[in-house]
Amino acid sequence: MVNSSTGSVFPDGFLWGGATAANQIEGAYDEGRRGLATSDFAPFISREANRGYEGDPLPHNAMTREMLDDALEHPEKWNLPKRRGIDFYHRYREQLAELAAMGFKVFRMSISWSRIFPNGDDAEPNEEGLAFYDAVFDECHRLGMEPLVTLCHFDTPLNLALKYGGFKSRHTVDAFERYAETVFSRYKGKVKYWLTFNEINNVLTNPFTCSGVVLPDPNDGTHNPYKGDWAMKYQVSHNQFVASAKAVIKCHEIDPEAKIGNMVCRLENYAESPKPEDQLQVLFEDHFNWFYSDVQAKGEYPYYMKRFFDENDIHIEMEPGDEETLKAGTVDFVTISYYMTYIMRYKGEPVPKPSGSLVSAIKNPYLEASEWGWPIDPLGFRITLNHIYDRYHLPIFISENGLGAVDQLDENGYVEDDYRIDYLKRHVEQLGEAIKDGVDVFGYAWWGPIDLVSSGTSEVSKRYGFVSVDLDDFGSGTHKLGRKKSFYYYKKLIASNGADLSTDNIVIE
Ligand code: BGP
Repeated sequence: MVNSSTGSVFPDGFLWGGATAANQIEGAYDEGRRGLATSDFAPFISREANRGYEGDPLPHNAMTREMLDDALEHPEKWNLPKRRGIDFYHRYREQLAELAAMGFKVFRMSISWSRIFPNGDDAEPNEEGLAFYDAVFDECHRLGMEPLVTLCHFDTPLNLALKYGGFKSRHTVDAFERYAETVFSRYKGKVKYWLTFNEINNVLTNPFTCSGVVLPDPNDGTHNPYKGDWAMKYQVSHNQFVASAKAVIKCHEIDPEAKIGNMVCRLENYAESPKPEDQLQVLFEDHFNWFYSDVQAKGEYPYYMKRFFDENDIHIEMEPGDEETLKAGTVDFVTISYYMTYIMRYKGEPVPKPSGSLVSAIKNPYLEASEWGWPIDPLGFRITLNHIYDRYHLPIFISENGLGAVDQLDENGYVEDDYRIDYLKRHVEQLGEAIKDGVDVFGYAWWGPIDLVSSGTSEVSKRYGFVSVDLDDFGSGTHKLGRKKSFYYYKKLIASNGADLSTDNIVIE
């Protein structure tokens, strides 16, 4: 309920802040003895043409084996922005200082696995990589921000993908466990909050670019994000569940003070009509939505997957001890990215495969959409939070929520981004409502509080930040930082612990 002295519904100590990922900010892909990662091959996809290399049409977020091989041999032919990021590797001090200037309490970031183990499975960790994150965590603490760290955010070491097919192989599970153990021991006491895999459920739709890192192969359909060998994708998911659970167990052993959570891309579905069949479709789609967090939070495969696996001839290969590992490695808290909601229409199949489309095929006439077609649904945020809490009764952290837009920046990197302020205000309002409903939420991280490279399209011009970075999609620019109008709004919001959401008293300093 409302705190009488602060007027806020948000609990004291609520973790306001923002979220990033190593592959989208660090750059310096070949410095500090870092090994190549899958993300180093994600091509720039312009929104105008949705075309990549030399005019070839490129489906959103897809990558073919031929493209990967070509980019390995001729990287100069490609625009690969994730190799550059926003140069956080060299400029983290000034960039973190800007976030701290908004009053951030939490900074979500990820560790680049190939900075610690260049090949993913080397005999010894890379001290230069370890030292870099020591410096970043120290700086966060100096600035009063708690680091919340994802172990693997879409950037698995390339060597593991090429040699082992990523998480198709248990070798990658073992390598992940060792990596996790290494960083838990090194950063014990410095990092209180960990996450295992970013958006673990996206392996179904983007098996290469997401952390499953199954190589795109035209023969099994994995080059196409909407088709594919489902049996293989679910086996990869199983291996990732085991890897995640092993990391949870290690984390608890090594640092009993630390907490570790999961992270799923939360897709709330609405039925297109009151027709019971459409409602049934919502139930089916929700199964694929819940499956990942159910295993990670409850420690076992949910009942509803059995029929799907049976009818689709999917047999998960489990090793002895896997079920016990899943049970022992349940997460301490659950986290989501929340961007949009979906509309479901009955497809005429009793147990359909997940549609997996990132943007719903059916438009919701009641919602506006972003410039990238992502429906904006603040009320859906409250609904989804209630659903999650009802299911798990675990504390929730918002790992991502935000608006990518084309900003017309002036020479100081300033823009009157009222659209971003409006998005933030309406989502925080509904977050407050969910907390009043009784949902236990302990933090909110805006995605991309500083402009960064987009995950899906590798654009920098899809800007999410409150802080702008003078950079374009081709790596030109001074890296100069600017403060957008939303910078001052979020600062005011944080200072009031979410009590002051008004947009008419924003002080531009
Ligand atoms: C999530 C990812 C992030 C992030 C965000 C926005 O799926 O976890 O890494 O980038 O989406 O997506 P995009 O960058 O494609 O706009």
